[in-house]
Amino acid sequence: MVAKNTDEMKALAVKLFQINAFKFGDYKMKVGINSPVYFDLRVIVSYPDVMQTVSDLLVAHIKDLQLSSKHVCGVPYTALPLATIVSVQQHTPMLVRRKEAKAYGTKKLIEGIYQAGDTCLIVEDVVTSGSSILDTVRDLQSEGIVVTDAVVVVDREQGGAANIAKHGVRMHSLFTLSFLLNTLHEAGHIEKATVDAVAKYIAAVQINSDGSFIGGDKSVAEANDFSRTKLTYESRANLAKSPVAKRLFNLMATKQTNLCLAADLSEADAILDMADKCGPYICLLKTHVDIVSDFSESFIVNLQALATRHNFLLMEDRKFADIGNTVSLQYGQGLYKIANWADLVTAHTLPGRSIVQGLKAALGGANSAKERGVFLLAEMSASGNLIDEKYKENSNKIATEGGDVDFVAGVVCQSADCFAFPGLIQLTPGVKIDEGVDKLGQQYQTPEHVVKERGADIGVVGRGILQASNVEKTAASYRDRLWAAYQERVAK
Ligand code: 5IU
Repeated sequence: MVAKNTDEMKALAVKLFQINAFKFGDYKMKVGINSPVYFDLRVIVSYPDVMQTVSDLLVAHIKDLQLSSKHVCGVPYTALPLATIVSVQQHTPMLVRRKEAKAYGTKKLIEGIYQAGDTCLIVEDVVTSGSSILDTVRDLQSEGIVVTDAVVVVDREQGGAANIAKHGVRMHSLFTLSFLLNTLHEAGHIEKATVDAVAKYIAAVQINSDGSFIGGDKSVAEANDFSRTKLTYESRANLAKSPVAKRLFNLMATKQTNLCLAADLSEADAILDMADKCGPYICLLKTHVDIVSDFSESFIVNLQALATRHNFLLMEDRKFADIGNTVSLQYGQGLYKIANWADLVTAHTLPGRSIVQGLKAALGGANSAKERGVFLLAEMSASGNLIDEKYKENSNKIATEGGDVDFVAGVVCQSADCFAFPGLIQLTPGVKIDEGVDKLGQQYQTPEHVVKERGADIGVVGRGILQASNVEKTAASYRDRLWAAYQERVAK
């Protein structure tokens, strides 16, 4: 590591975390092993300032190490733009390795002007096993090019350096995973427990260049402590990108409740009465304001007062689904002015990313985007619903990738495989002590089942509480069962 640039390196480490160039969770890597930390440096092309800093540091690193070579070559694809900048800054000609030979013309694998015997420095973004670097080295060597060194942005410390050293290539990294973890911890972005858990995983999971285990403890990789369902709400609060998700995680942890009341009632007073009775036991109260026949501003004022008194958040389950411009109006205007009072809303992902952008566009002024969030629907509890695997996968992408992830607080879904990122909250409706189906296709699971088997972080209960003869007692009992199931789930 380049000691003299340590402050700059630390600032860059935090910046990379903030732009989602790496995140913590339970991810499947290219080599087929699960990992508690995931790097995606592809995003940096969207941040020219980060590109500049990374490439400046790479050039400084190359100078410090006195690595002189006739060419530079990036490992496709993520490192290609970085290699380009290094080439231009150092006036070192670049070579480009194709992943597939062209089907016509020269059929060359290496583009650029070179001769056998020329030297070439490799540039790579992230190294796990080193296999991608070795693929590029092999193609360069088969043209007679000599490769002795590789500069990389991040070394995951899982055996990559040793694997490529076996092929006569030295690896020089800007960052090690340990440095990134310690820096984020020092800067207050992750807990010590996160640092320790990732360190434990990395120590246990060392990988050969063919993706097989060198040794270590395979069970650590399989029982990834970073699976979101095994982390506590407190630690997930630290990983959340959305300020409202952070708030809700912390509220759940301190109030010790993961129960959401679905107050599907059509009279304002009845909702307020339920909110008061159930308030002590819930983290969230979910409304459908368009079913309230006597909706008024004072209803909202009273509901907000109860939310403050009992410490719960408000979610309007509006399930927005239109084009950006329309949802922006539906959210901010009309009779209900939802953006003025609902901490959270729900939205379908059917229209694509524009749904999130449209909602955000309604905010500003007194309704700061920092105090609002959306839960995206990735699955429904209605029997016969049309959502399929691809839809689920794409919904997850909208929730976790792109520039608006700070507005997405969670996902409404029915199963733990809907998303991996632990900074998001899984909200699961269709909860009742007696499992079964209602007359209109609603499918119910028990509190224990949704939390322990289906990955729910918050269980949504409507009629199970609303129709009980003793509402307080029933709400308390749902709270106790959902909370106990969560505690069992995270128990080591
Ligand atoms: N709701 C579901 N299922 C879903 C989604 C939302 O039940 O898949 I998305 C809402 C509908 C209702 C509440 O407001 O959750 C569940 O109420 P009951 O517990 O009364 O069924």
